[in-house]
Amino acid sequence: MKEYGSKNIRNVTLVAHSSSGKTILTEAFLHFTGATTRMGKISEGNTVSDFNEEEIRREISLYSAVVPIEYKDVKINFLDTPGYTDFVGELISAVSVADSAIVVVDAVSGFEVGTEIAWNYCDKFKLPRFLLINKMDRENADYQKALSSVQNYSETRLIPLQIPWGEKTDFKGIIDLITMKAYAGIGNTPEEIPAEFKEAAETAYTELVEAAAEGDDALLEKYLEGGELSTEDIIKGLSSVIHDGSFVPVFVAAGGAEIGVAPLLDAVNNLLPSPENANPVAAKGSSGEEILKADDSGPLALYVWKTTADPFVGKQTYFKIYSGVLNADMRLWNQSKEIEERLGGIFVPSGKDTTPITTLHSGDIGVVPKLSGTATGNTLSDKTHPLELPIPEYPKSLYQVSIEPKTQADSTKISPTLTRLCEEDMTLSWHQEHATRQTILQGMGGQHIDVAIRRAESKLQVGLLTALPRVPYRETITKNAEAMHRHKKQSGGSGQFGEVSLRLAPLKDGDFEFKNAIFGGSISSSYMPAIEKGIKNVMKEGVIAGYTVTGITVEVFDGKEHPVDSKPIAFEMAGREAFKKALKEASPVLLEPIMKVKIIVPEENMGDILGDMNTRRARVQGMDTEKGHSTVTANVPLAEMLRYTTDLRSITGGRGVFEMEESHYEVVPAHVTQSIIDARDKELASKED
Ligand SMILES: Nc1nc2c(ncn2[C@@H]2O[C@H](COP(=O)(O)OP(=O)(O)OP(=O)(O)O)[C@@H](O)[C@H]2O)c(=O)[nH]1
Ligand SMILES: [Mg+2]
Repeated sequence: MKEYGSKNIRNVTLVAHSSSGKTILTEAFLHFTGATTRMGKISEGNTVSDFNEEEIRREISLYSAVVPIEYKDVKINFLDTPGYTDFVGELISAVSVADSAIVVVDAVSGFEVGTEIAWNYCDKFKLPRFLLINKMDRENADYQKALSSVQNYSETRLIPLQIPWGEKTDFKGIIDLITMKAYAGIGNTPEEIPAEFKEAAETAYTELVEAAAEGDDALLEKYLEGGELSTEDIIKGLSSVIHDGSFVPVFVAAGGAEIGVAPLLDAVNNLLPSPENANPVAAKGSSGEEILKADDSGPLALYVWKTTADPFVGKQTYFKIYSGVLNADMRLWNQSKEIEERLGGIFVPSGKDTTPITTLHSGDIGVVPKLSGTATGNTLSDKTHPLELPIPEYPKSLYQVSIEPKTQADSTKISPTLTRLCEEDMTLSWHQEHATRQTILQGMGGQHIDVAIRRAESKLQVGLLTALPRVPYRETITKNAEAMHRHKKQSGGSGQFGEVSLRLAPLKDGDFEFKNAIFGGSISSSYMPAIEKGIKNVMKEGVIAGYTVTGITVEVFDGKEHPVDSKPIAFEMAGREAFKKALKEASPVLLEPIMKVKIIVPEENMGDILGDMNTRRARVQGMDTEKGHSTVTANVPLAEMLRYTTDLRSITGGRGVFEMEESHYEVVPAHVTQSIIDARDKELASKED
């Protein structure tokens, strides 16, 4: 592949609801520009961007893929993203490094949840964008309806730059309003606009010219004085209104039928910003903030936005050059990790293939193999000029599963495997939950976790089983109690003797307090640590359902010792048993974690959300509606929230989001306690089998 300077690069991410045709559109670009000899098909699993075996099996994109298209001396790095909500992390990574976006909408379905999510991320990253009404050849395709569905959602003005030449099976091509020509099929030959479209085209043209004029004062003046705007004038004006986000131009195509492909690529070249014209970014330098823009003469700064680790291919680090120029034999400084990395060549990725190249210019996207210490989110720069670029914010993953090994052999590989899986994915994480002694993996939803587990199995040869995580209940007492235990054992030689009397009281703020309240020396203080140890062992597994005991003050107030047979172990036993007895007397109860939950849904779902919250033992704390979105805050037991990710999606058709964090512990109501005890008994019984 040739070298491209910043001016001749475009970084364009394709974003949309799942199944709107992004991956196939990429195939059409590849085929049209001669990079491939035929179009891949989703059903045949042979597209350039969906090369991963799980993508092929599921017939959807799961990862963001880079597919460069060389067209008229410009290299367009298309970033094909997954539309399925669980993989929103991949969307965010792509949107964060792109300089512009094409939001693709299915001409039958119109605006969907995935469109909304993608649109909002484009807003968040201030990406200039195109709207593409795609799959215009489908039965029931309806351009006007699809367009209005988007305009209903967004306040940004949409201006058609094309109108469809027919619809459904009659979709022949597009009518381009900038050149006022018709383009049949793939669209590389202009022809006269058919008579029946002339009027519509002229009306749309006027609207377009007015929008373009708004982008440039000189143009506006010329236009208002009645002067004709040239094609160059229109492009200049439009670029400006597109870049500043005041207008979103609308295109039409049928990627699968290879209709409208060339005019769309021309528009990308002419109207979307090169990295030079993209929004500058602020990096952290050694002496404060530095504003970086794509410029070969600037300080070197590469942001790592994606890492893959395949046991056969090895580690691949994908980066975007925000500033400076990169050569294949450089040494780079990783400021985030404070290590030096030596490049073993630089490459241009296209799906799973990589092509070596000697130089990559500012703004370009590339990949390097075998950078052992560098991870996603790191910045690579020059050691003499260290820089750190900001990491985009990823949503907190709230879908948890507990992980068990499939076989004994898998058990030792769990932590390294989970660590590797999470390294590649900013929305996947794992930890050991001490309270329940479980290994927890958390992601964006069931599909996300499922893909990770399958990856562990097929790529890393580690079998993992998943289950609903246990709730970290706790046990505590509600009243004072006393108990005594004498531990006495006489077997042959030396015996064991220890007697402990203790008293329990609920402790409000804290887990555990131990007091020596012996007066008169009935037990020597040297035995106190042994008694405390005995008690603490019981606290790890309480008397109701085996959960950690908290909130107790223990006072040892009496006891007996024997001059020969008393020893620490005897007092440990006595302390343990006395404590157990006292616990049972102190009206123990179960405590459960209560989560502070914030749910944001479209206004029309508010009633359903509140109704559903009623079934979850929730206490609603507040409600608020603003701009069509309602926010509900509530305190809800964790036990009722374990699968809320999935439930909220089905209540709101995927439009709702929520966040939650632990707030405090509360006593479990009596009617719920019994089912927790039963579950625990069942679990213990199954372990004995
Ligand atoms: N009729 C018609 N079908 C199309 C067109 N483009 C894609 N399709 C079909 O629509 C389905 C989805 O296409 P994809 O390209 O995988 O959609 P996507 O947007 O990449 O979907 P995700 O990867 O899940 O986000 C496939 O079965 C395609 O064959 C088109 O222009 N016309
Ligand atoms: Mg796809």
